[in-house]
Amino acid sequence: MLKPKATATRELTSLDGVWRFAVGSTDGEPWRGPLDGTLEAAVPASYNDLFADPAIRDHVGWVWYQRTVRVPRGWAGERIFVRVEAATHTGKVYVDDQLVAEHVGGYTPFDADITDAVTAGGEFRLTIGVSNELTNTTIPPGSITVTADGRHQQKYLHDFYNYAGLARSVWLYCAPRVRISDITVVTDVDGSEGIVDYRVEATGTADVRVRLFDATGTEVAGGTGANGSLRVPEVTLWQPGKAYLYELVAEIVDGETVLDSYPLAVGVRTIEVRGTQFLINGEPFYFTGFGKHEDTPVRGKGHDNAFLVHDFQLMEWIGANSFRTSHYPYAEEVMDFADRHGVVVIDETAAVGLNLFIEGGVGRPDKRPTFSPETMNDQTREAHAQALRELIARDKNHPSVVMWCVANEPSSHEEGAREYFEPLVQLTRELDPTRPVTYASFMFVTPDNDRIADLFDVLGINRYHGWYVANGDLATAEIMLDAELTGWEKKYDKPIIMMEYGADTMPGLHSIWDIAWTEEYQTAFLDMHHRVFDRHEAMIGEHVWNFADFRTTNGVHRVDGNKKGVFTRERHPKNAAHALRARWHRIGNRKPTTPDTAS
Ligand code: GCB
Repeated sequence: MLKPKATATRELTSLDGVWRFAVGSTDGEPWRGPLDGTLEAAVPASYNDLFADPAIRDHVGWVWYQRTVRVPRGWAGERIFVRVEAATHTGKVYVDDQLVAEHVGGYTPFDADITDAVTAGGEFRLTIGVSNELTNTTIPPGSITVTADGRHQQKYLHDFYNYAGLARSVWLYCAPRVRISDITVVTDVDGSEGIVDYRVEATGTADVRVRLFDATGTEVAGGTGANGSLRVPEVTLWQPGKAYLYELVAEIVDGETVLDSYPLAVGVRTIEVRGTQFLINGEPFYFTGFGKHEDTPVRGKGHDNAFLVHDFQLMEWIGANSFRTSHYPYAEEVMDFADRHGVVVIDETAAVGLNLFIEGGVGRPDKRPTFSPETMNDQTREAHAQALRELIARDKNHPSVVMWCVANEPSSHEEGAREYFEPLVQLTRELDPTRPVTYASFMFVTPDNDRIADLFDVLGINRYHGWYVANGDLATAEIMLDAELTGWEKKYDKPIIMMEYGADTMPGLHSIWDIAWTEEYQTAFLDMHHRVFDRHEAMIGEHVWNFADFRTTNGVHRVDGNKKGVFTRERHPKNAAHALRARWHRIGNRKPTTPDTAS
């Protein structure tokens, strides 16, 4: 799926700004006409924290955004679209009173083709409905209950707050009738030459031409036809920490006339899992960094370019070479930024909470099986498959993306887990045969009871030794962690990445003892983990949970949100940030060959 861009043949205009806003009725009454009331909401932003009204923050169901849009008069004869980058979790787009698109899945974009509903130069009323409801057939899953006094309440199985709304940009754009509808590139290296295999899809039959330019704008390769393989002499590779991007310009031509043109950034690099190593460009790579969230004050999950730049600056400052898009696909601006700055990404679907065994990260066993016709069933799996299709369609061309993460903490030790996951892993491989596939396993899953680990290339594990177990007892935690890693290493000859390890920490709280919540404890907790990681051959990386503190849902036991951030929600460093900074700058992209004793 191509991101809307202004090119020689395409135009786009941003619809971001302040929109009229209204909360829908809980009985799902469809909206019609201009919105009542005086509320207005910022786009992009989650709506929940914009207002000072609990009825809006806790609302379950539809909300409505509305604005007037004028179609540029030069767009006559073009196809005209509205692109919604994220409507969390279900979106409906109306032109005046006509429904033109509907989409389920809150973190991937969709288009509404509105050509036949508007006129160039004319105005229309654009209304976007967004529902935040999660059920057992959505990804992520959830359930809605009705309280004794008749209120609808949304329950879900992850700890981060269920922010909703139009959290990313909305665009109006035009493209030619015969146009490029998709491009796929796969890169390889042959000696000093780079290989760029490309496939260009078009709406209708078309003559395709492609040209590849280096960063100075010099044409280095070219070809004709919808599929082909370009060879780049003396290629400059896209490297972690040293990004280099070529530009592939795909065109649909009619003789000398260019009918459509679309430029795509291309990084040439290879990825391979060999034994217990993860290789980027043939070199063993050790992941350092974080599980993150899209989460900032007031905006909720709303994309913000200032936080985008600042977060990446902080990651560079601390020496992180990578992050995971826990627990959903992030805004496309984030992926583009990672491409441009050589930051490695593990790209995750929104399949968080396929687990009735735990709820919201706190051990509270649910008696029902996770995988059953009444709980996570065939429809859930189909929604999950669709989430994978949309993630890979959107992000397949990003050189920064080196691995797909199919789910976070599924109940992979329960009956039905294998039947649920096997087809999804197969689908992921069909959709992208080039990238390794992983999942993040939860702490009560062991090498003996897990039913799915062998399906994956890399074992991603989330563990909280020293926090949810052996809290305040790092000596015991160290023994447990060591034994756990040994167990996974012995059973599977696969690379292991610690996808989550972290301790809640209240900035300003100090102690000379191992007291949970203090800044010293967070540092000692991380040090202990690093000591253990460095002893294990199969470890290929460490992603601390979390980059920054983040807002959590009501009903999980947290003090003002999840405080496992190495930075506060305002992005101030806790003490542990300095220790991490020292270690990560010391080790760079390579696994320490002897324990990194300075930590
Ligand atoms: C986990 C989850 C993550 C939670 C974290 C915690 O295992 O994957 O979403 O935030 O634990 O802090 O409990």
